[in-house]
Amino acid sequence: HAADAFRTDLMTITRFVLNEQSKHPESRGDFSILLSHIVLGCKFVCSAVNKAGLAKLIGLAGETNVQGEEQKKLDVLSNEVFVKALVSSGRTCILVSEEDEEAIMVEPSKRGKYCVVFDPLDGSSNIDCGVSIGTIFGIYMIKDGDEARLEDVLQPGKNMLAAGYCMYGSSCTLVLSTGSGVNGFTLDPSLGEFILTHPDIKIPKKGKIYSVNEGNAKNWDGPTAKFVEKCKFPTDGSSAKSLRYIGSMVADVHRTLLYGGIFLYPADKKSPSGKLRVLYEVFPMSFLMEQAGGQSFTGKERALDLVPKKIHERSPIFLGSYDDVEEIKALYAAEEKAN
Ligand code: P6P
Repeated sequence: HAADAFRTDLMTITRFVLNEQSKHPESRGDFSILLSHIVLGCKFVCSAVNKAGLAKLIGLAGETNVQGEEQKKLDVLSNEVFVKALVSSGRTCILVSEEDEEAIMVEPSKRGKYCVVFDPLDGSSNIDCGVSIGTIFGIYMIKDGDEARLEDVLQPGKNMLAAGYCMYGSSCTLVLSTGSGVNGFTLDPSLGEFILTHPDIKIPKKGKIYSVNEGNAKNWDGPTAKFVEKCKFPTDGSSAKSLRYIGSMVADVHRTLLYGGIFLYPADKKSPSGKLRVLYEVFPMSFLMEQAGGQSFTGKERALDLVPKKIHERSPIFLGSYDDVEEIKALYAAEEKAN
């Protein structure tokens, strides 16, 4: 009834992060300050995405990004917003963005001890048709307190302190893990605050959904082809899985996290390392999946064990419900043994 509409124990993301911080008495609040700047960036992009259709922000900016893709205006805007917010936080020293070919070394006067890797607006090919898109980010601590080096952002994903994404869809949802579970927050535009709406998210141990671009089927390797075949024609009497594929990683992963199932972007003959980027797509989503009780596999190893050599490196990825990923791991292991 009406009283519920005005709950008074509002847990905002700011309060939540400060509560987390109080568990680390040694921390001086730097992490909370960094996160508050990431949250600010998400609020701005949410507002810009919602106005995009009206403000004619849609359409090509005419430039192309390092991926050779047409940069849409929202891409450029989102990237600038996050870079400025992160630099002005005074808590970062290296930034890696999907939109910038080189890593950004923050000027010494504004340097802090964190490195942030991010895709400011992933799924941007979906902007014009209103499909959910999102920001994905991961946070490392610099390895040697004094000198910021490129090696600080070429650490395995298991060294991340935090990871998250913000999905700009029917509502603006920020999902975050700082290493002790996963929590989801929904933006209340009337307050301008992210409110805790999905406390302690746990992914179902097994799901009924598989999520892959079936259009690439002719290029798949054996284990992936066998796994998808089993999803469609189960041999153990179980019912076939449903296929759900949005083509926007944040939306496909968010559904997988909440409903269970498996998301796959395999390697194939066309792209032998798959399509998704290690630092700011594979690692953050793998971090969240493990924190929520799921797992994430590259076809060869645990995704978070990967050690990237280049900042825009790609990797195949199979992530989601623990039991579903176990199945595809077994198929790759069987192929390994047969070879
Ligand atoms: P495909 C969007 O461009 C993206 O980077 C991810 O968000 C998404 O999961 C993937 O590419 C979709 O790729 O080849 O299926 O269109």
